[in-house]
Amino acid sequence: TARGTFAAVDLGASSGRVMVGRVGPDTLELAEAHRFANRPVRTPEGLRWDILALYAGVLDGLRAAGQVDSVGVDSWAVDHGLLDADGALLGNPVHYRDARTEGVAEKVWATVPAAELYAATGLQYAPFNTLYQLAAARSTTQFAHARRLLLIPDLLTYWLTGEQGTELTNASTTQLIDPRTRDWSYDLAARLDIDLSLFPPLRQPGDPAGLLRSEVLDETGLSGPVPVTAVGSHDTASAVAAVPATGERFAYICTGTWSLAGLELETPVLSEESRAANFTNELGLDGTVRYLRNIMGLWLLQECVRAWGDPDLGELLREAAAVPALRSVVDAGDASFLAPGHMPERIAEACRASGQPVPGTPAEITRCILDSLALAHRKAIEDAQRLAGHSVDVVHIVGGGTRNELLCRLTADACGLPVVAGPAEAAALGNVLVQARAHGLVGDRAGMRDLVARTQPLTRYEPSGDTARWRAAAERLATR
Ligand code: ADP
Ligand code: LRH
Repeated sequence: TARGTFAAVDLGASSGRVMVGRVGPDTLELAEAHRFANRPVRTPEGLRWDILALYAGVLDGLRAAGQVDSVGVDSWAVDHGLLDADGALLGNPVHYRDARTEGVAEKVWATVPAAELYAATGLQYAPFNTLYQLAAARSTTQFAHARRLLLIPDLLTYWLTGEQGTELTNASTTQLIDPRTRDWSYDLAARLDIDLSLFPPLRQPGDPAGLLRSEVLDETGLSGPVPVTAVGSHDTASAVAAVPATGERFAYICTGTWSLAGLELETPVLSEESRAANFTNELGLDGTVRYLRNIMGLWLLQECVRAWGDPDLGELLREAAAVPALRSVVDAGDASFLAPGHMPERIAEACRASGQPVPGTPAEITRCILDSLALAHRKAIEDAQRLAGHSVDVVHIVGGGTRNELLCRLTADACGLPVVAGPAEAAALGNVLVQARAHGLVGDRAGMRDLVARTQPLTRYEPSGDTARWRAAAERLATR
């Protein structure tokens, strides 16, 4: 029977990895070839991604992966590199948590009001949407020299193959794509004086994206030709593709640095109510819409753990499980938590300012974060069902947060729905599956999900039945 081996390059905001997936009719095995830290760097100009370290990690990973049938690249969204007329990278890509977009949205809205932007693109407001980053960059010397813009996975693909393209799922996070036509929003770009020729032509997940360059083959020890296949290059698109749902009535939460909580839909929801609730319509595989809300996610915990000098996470979570539930909660959707630094103090301050008990110990702060995330998960899934008119009877959690049992259990309790947790490496699996599909090894989206459900270890959490308590906490948070 036909089998294939695929390398998935999956770059998250906290770590990058190269995973090797083996796919057959009843097989889906994933092994980690290489994992490396993704450490942003604060330069005098601001917060930057260390793109060369990431590319070096990708090459190390491909060498460790060994011979494969194809390679796919996905990463976090919105960020990009600018290339000059010779195709050389102009500077280090700016981190989406950099402060350069502060106050920029208001200026953009003076030209195109926020409501019109939403009606045209369906994208939630986030200060870091590529559109606002471009508005912030426009007056710089670097931008004056830019002839090309490549989103992070497209930039790495270019370095691997020498070929340029703009993969659609990730392009949908720029706020320059119309989710109905799944093409550029030409009118919007014209009104905002954004030159769409900066972007190379769109690619769809599954499209060929070139062959590894001979220098890359030399450096990695692979024998050519090795094709690179476009995948859902937005990590969240890849993760949603690997949600092991068996029916249609499911919600998902992709948990990692962020929690992305919502639904898979056939058509976008562009209502004013949806905009007010800050739901986004990003694109997924096969023209699907990822209707979801960004929640601050485990970033809140990552930043605290960093401030506390990296204590053992398992022990911290065990202690947090013993702290009484729902003593104090913060709004985990609040963009004020976006910037790095002083997170324990910022969380304590948010509790103090809202007249709640102030968590003091790391265990108490961790408990506050996890209760707050569970509440935000509940609210997002409730709101999404109402706004989209699509009800669910199960919540799938995928991503690194599935390793946090307390978070999964609290989410089941808060939502009052069963939670199915796993796989933890959903983005890498979705990346592998799209390559396997392009190579004719798996069927449609349902077939891909079915294969994940049949082969990957999953954990089910039943809700405790204590929903009244969570409802009350949600109401308290909403009326503060
Ligand atoms: P990203 O792709 O955004 O970098 P991941 O999906 O890799 O994020 O998830 C990283 C998060 O997963 C960490 O911040 C951490 O909170 C959580 N995590 C990872 N391993 C464990 C573990 N063993 N126990 C509990 N949580 C874990
Ligand atoms: C998660 C993610 C998310 C985006 C954010 C910038 O890694 O791609 O979907 O909103 O990073």
